[in-house]
Amino acid sequence: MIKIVWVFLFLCLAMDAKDYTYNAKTIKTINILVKKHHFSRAEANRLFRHVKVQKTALRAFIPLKQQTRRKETRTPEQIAKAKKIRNKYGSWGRYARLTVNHRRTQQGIAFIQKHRKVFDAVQKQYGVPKEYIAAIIGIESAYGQNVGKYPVFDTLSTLAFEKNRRNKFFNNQLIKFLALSKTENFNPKNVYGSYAGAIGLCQFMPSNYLPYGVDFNRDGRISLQNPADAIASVANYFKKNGWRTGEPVAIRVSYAGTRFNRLKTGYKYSYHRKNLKGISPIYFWDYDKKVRLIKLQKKSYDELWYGAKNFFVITRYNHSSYYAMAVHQLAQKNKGIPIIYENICDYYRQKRKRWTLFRSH
Ligand SMILES: [Ca+2]
Repeated sequence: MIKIVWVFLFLCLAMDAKDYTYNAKTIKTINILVKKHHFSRAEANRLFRHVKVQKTALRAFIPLKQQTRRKETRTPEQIAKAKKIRNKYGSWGRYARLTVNHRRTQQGIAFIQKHRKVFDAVQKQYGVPKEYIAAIIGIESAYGQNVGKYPVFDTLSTLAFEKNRRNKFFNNQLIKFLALSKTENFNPKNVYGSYAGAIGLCQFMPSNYLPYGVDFNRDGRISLQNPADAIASVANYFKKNGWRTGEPVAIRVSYAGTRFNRLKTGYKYSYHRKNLKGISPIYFWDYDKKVRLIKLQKKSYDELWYGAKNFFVITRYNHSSYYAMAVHQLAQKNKGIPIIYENICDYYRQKRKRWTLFRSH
């Protein structure tokens, strides 16, 4: 009986696994691994003979149109609740609820406290405030509590060889990942990460490992599962992408009206402040370089912010204005400083039906 169970289990696993050694793209990849990254052909073939195809991960990179319709599994109550939240908060409100919430703030303060010595040393060496590093780690992996459950080798192989819109990118990541397994001496089949193959507390893609990874605890290897290495690696990433020590990141600004459509917003467009008539910071801001206009859509009005160069640096980690703003706001909260404007805004929102606060003056 036990034998039958084992055979059954083996068959289940086998059905799940795919042999890629006959795949033309895989053969090319194997050739690169053999020529450039010290793999023997037998060893590389062994790896690709049993790849567990990661269908959920693949789904994220196939255009919606090509996906087979997903079955609705939510109850009518759950659907109604999701709709209510969608209508109640606006796109920024929904995003912020997931990224800059009370729980994440409390955990962030505790995380900084727990690793204070490392944070102090890293901040001194790289010039990046500890709260911003912690905010990145908070958003990326809930301070290390969620570094991902996808097997990285299988995930990157699936995304490299099963048709999707980013095959080339993932094939490159796969090669980098396997090259790393040689230089850093780990078994590629034992590493777990995100559905896109990102690794560790800071969720680096394999291609970021060598250029930005730091062995801060000096144990001879860069381990992004290790808090000290991960903290220093985030700081190093920021520094190498142009972080300016001591400069601000962003400030809330006022403008006339409730929706802002006058100029292009987002991290890609920068303006001289003298050309932004009628838009001004809500308190003194010591920064005279070019700024980005960052629009946060809420249900009944748009919040507008100036983003400085350091704001742009955060978008190098993840190319999204909302992401960088969430990092900024979480960092502010991680400092333990109450956000004054939030209190003022809430006060006026209660006083007035229509949002007219901070009109230009
Ligand atoms: Ca290390």
